[in-house]
Amino acid sequence: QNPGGKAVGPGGKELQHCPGTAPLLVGPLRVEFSSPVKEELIKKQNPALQPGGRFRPRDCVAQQKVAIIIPFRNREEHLKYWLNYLHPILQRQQLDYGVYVVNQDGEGTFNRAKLLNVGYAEALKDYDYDCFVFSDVDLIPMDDRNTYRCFSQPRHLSVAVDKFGFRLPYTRCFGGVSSMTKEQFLKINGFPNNYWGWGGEDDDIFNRLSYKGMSISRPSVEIGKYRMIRHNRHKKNEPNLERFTQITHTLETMSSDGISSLSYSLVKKEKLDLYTRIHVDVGGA
Ligand code: UDH
Ligand code: NGS
Repeated sequence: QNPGGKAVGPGGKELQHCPGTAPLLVGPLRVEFSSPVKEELIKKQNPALQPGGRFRPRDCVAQQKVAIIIPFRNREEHLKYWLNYLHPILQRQQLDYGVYVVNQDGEGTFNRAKLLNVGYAEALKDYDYDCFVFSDVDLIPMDDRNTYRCFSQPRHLSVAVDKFGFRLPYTRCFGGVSSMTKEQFLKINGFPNNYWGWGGEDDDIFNRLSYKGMSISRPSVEIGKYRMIRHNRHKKNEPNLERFTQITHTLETMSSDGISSLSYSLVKKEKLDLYTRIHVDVGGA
């Protein structure tokens, strides 16, 4: 792309927008976690990736600029499976995308939603992203028609996870993998920063969306199938005992607690071959 001018392709030809439905999609995918994958192999199999885990289609202008944000600590094996499966899918979906792994430094209690806020803020420092996909590291889509992009309403993508028998566990469920435009995200003041430990933060986000009059878009249960990498509860992510009380107060707290009040210290930002890794100190409760 030449700044100020039209986007041009390799032969100097003016590029058209990519089609609404990518022609490279194959549909249902085999997903399994029996043999660990080597990073070198993932790199070899994804030669079009740019430093920091960035990609844009060569032959057309992507419809959206998507930052994929993964909250993270100490799940290297899961991350390798995620990168191995997702990079080829995202490229077939013809997205202009970047992958951001937001690592909570230190041994404090995990804070998923705050890490997602940090990912949003840090990704925007790199590029003019207009869409944000928030994904747990242990969820792999089983169909590439489940596009990692944004819709006219906030989207919940992981609707049929194997661990719940391939169905939605409850109607107001918004956990796992979701997407929002920048506009949708700002309308709810981003995510809560004060859910320390496991649970409830996704329900708070759902509340925010519904208080702002938005509805949830979802793929069908056929296209929205996922496999979750089985694991035990991780240390320092014990159930948050305050979560039930907290989610009854979303309406009062959402305007003061969110992206507008986000504070953290950035420890390091590394552009690795397969993703951008953000090390952050999010403080403690
Ligand atoms: N995460 C980490 N490291 C942690 C905790 C969480 O990276 O130590 C991230 C990761 O992206 C993960 C997400 O936060 O996918 C959600 O956390 P989780 O996977 O612990 O939550 P989940 O609901 O599991 O998947 C809770 C423990 C279930 C124990 C069941 C035992 N059979
Ligand atoms: C709800 C939690 C959510 C969680 C969902 C699925 O009960 O945060 O279960 O959990 N809400 C509260 O606890 C208030 S799962 O079975 O995936 O571990 O996402």
